[in-house]
Amino acid sequence: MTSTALPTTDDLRALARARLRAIGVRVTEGGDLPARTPVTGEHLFGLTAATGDDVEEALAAARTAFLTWRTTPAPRRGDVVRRLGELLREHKGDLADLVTVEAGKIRSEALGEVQEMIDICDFAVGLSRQLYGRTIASERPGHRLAETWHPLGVVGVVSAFNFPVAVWSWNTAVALVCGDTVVWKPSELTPLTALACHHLLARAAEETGAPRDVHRLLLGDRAVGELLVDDPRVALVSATGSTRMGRAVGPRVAARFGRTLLELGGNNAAIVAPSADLDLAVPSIVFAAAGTAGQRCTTLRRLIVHRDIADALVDRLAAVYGRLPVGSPFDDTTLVGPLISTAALDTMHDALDRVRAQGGKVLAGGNRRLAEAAPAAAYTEPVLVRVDGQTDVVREETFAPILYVLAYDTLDEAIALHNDVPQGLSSSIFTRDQREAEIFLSAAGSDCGIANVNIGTSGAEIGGAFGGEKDTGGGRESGSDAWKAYMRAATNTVNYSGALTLAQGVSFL
Ligand code: UN1
Repeated sequence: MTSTALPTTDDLRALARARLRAIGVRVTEGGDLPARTPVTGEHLFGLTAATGDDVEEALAAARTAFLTWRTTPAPRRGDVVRRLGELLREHKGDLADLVTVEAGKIRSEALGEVQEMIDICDFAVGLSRQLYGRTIASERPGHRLAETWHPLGVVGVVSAFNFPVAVWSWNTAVALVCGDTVVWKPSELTPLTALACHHLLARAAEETGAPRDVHRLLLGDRAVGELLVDDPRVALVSATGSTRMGRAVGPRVAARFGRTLLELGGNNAAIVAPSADLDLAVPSIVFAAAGTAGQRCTTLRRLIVHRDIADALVDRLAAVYGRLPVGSPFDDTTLVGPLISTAALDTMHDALDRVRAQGGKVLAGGNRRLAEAAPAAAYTEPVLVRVDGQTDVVREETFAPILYVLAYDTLDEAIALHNDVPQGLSSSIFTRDQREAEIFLSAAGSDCGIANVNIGTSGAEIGGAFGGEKDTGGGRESGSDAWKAYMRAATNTVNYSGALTLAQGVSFL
């Protein structure tokens, strides 16, 4: 494996400042909320975290803005999102650089993340004219029965480091056209991209005449998130992160009858059938498993391969793993950038130790890289591990580039293994047998929110609904009719007959 040279922390600090300046963000440095970069693992500068008073002020302002925003016609609400999309296009390169500085994504994936924001803006602008309710046939003469969709209120968005801005944009672009206002608590690991996106949205609001407080940003740690979670003014908490976080957030919001949209862990698998086109499967698998250094919630973590082709496929994968370029995400030849922190690397090593103790065999990769050049950073070769069965460590989500390979004999067995994990986000099958593909997509097949054929588990388009079942939390974001989670439906019965007719044939008076 090759590794490429790293920029210095001073270079990265200068780059972050230059890109923030180009976007128009004025940062007051020197606070005690650290902005860091996983590229060197070092500190960039200090920012200021929100206090409890700031949270209170932001929620009150967002609630007040909601009272105006909810009656602004939806297509007019689309104007602010259209302008945001234009500004994102204009600053695509600046934002991508910030994503790379802060999340360590390679250039192509950082640009892809910004593109995902642009795409959801386009989608949401169209949606602003398509918030359709149904009319229903009334059983009574001279009556009209219909449903109307209304805005919900303030939406609290809690996002994770690995998609620091795209997941925010799925929530925010859709929530805004739905008539909600948004208070955003980004990951404390990615405050710079959050400042940049908030600034562009504030500019779009100003230029299109939307209330200033349709969007508020709260930088800070868990305590800030908890204030959002517990506040009855937050009608919907949309939270992306670990299953552990979701288990804490879900019941707290439910206790006050608030709504949640949870996007939690995945332990995504692909089945590779004997008829699979391996020339297609191999690059698809490597992108899904090693792309973003294994830090997508859609990352491929388990490969369930038919026994007849397992050795051949594993050999091909091991050869590719052996030459994956690991290194600076700013280098065009790099495919695998850093993990977010050395703590993430420790978690990866712990999982590898445990799986070895459970009989797993490392087939390729797994060595730490660039430890001398950047001791505080966490570069690692992605790792391929052969396992005999689905032990407890295989059934966990380890947020690192580990791909476990299991063999199967029958499709029933493969599907059973596939579904025998707590999580249910994304899945795929590689096959040229249409019957196998359809079984996998059927009610008796994959139990995930995303099920694909001849394409990997990651890299979903924004047009579909995104989310998963079981420990993944059940929420759906982004496209399709995910917008309904951001609105409330009212059922309207209108009597234009001049006579009282009671439903169910009831007579009274
Ligand atoms: C995430 O990892 O939280 O499907 C989101 C994908 C991306 C989004 C991932 N479009 O991989």
